[in-house]
Amino acid sequence: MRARWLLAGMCASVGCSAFDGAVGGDVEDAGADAGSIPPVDAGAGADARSVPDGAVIWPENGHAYVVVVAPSPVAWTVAQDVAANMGGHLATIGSASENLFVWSVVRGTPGAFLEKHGPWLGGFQPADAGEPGEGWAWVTGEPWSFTAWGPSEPNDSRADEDFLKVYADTTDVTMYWDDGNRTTEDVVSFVVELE
Ligand SMILES: [Ca+2]
Ligand SMILES: [Ca+2]
Repeated sequence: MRARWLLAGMCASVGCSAFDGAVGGDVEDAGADAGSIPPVDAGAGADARSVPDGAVIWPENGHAYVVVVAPSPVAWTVAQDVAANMGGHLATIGSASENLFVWSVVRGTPGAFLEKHGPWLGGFQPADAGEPGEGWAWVTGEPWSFTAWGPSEPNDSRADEDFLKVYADTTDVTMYWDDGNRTTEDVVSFVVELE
């Protein structure tokens, strides 16, 4: 609960309607209780950036990652706007090791899941791309190379499943991905990466 100021800051920058009136909600601490994987000391990588309380530094790239938990479903586009206003972007996953690291943060974050539906990530699919697997890209423009799609994903099973989210059980050994609809009611969190 240490990151309460974070949501207040979002309200100032993107408007509290972004979270359907959830003014003053608490943002859960991403570093807490990450199962058997010991959390990295967020202070270890502290530098001139404005790193949010609760963020965890991945030593391999020095980036900070924080899972923001909203009190109600949040659209992918809103999540990306909030991430940008925090000075970052929705998390982009370039390797299996980054996927595992982010998983350690995500699955240790209380409230990040509705059943197996986890947070938004920074992948998307242009509207004119071939379904279900063509054209996927990262918000940063970095190469779309590593993937961790869950079984039978991506499947575009509902209309416009063009946005990347986590769909996994917190006991899974890795973080499985799913293509989700931008406004799905299943997603209440997102992972912000600050470079
Ligand atoms: Ca799709
Ligand atoms: Ca899907």
